[in-house]
Amino acid sequence: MPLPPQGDTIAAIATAPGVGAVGIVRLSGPESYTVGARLFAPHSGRCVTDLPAGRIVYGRVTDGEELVDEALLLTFRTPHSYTGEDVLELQTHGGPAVLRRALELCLRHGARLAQPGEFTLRAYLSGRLDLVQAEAVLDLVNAQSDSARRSAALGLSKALTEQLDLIQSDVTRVYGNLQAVFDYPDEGVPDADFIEPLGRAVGRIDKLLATAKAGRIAQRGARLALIGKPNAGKSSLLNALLGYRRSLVSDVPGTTRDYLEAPLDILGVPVTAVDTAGIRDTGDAIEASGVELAKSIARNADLSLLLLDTSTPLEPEDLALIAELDPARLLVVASKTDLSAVWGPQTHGIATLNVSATTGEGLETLRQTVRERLIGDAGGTELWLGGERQVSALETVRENLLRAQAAPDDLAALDLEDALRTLAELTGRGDIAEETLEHIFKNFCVGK
Ligand SMILES: Nc1nc2c(ncn2[C@@H]2O[C@H](COP(=O)(O)OP(=O)(O)OP(=O)(O)O)[C@@H](O)[C@H]2O)c(=O)[nH]1
Ligand SMILES: [Mg+2]
Repeated sequence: MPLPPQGDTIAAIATAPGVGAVGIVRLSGPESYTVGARLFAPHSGRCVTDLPAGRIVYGRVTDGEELVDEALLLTFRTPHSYTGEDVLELQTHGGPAVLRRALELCLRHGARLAQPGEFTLRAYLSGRLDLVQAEAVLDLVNAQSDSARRSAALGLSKALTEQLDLIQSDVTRVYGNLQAVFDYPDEGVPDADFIEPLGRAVGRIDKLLATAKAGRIAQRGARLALIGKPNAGKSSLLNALLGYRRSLVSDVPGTTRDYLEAPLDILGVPVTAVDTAGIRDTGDAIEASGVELAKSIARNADLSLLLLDTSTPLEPEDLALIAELDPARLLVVASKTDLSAVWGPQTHGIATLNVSATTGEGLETLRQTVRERLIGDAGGTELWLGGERQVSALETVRENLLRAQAAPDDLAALDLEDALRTLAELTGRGDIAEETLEHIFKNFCVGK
């Protein structure tokens, strides 16, 4: 979809579809008040076009003689509005028929239906938000977990933009020094001035890039696989984490044959837990495909919990399975610790977490460890990069800076120019390709 035209007046329903106590229709653009005046009559008898900013006005939405609804009208005037334009928000009763009719009246009286994200696009184009903030708006609306919400709220508050500005100012300083060397070659510029800010900028970028995985998981959730031999206690652990019986448990090995998924909140991190079939060599064709599936689920998961039953001896297959899996995404769990153990963590030097699904022992530590392994240490502010665009831009800048550090001055200057251009694109302060804007805003909902 090409970028919509600017400067006209747009309208959309801003609240979610369905029935609610209140629904909102939003108007933005130079004709907002004129359009509003044609469909809304304030109880006071004043005309909408005469209303100042910052008012909440009670009145009637009408279609000619017909009463559509009683409503509140909120007034904003340029530049003090979300979009920076004249904005009206009509709060009607929140039923679909009322909202559809109110929107229809806006369109009939001169507004155009807004495209997805068009209000936020206008906020960006009018300079009210930079692009990183606009993306934070989208993340905030879509946040499914409190950690995602917190990170997006920080992004909206400019915390991320400020970090990018620090990087930009270091790069700009070095670039300026280089220009000075070109202009006054005899004066010379101390090396330290050159190297130090670039190293600092790369350090800041590395810190931000390290948050990208946490950001992705907070926004989209993580996949957590429960794997292990039959009877290891996988389904029991899933049920214990969930707090209700979701998965069938029995003392017959091979109870779980397919896999099953359950949404889980691990200390604020949204997780999809996947209970799998017990992994063993089996002649049963159906069970064998369950085992294959379990292995591939483990390979694709953000983290796998490998359960080892402490009440039965470890077998070579257990160690083989540990060796098969990526250690960065593996957490070995010693299960059934309420029973007497026949092996311990020292046995094969395997670091384990002790858990009993029956008594609940170790569950809290398990939750904390899973959270930490998925999104890092809980302490400090959680400001995460939001999305692929931000990650790939910062990776490009990082490469440019590393190359500049190693290059002769004239080539370094070119790399720094590239880095500055990419940084400007990232915040949206430079020349932005129309496709970039389309790509960002197409993911918004209509009315935002
Ligand atoms: N004492 C004790 N028994 C447990 C614990 N966890 C599971 N069990 C028992 O171990 C047996 C197997 O448990 P499941 O949860 O079905 O094991 P699973 O790994 O899902 O087994 P499959 O689906 O066959 O692969 C059941 O009899 C459970 O009651 C535990 O923490 N303590
Ligand atoms: Mg099971």
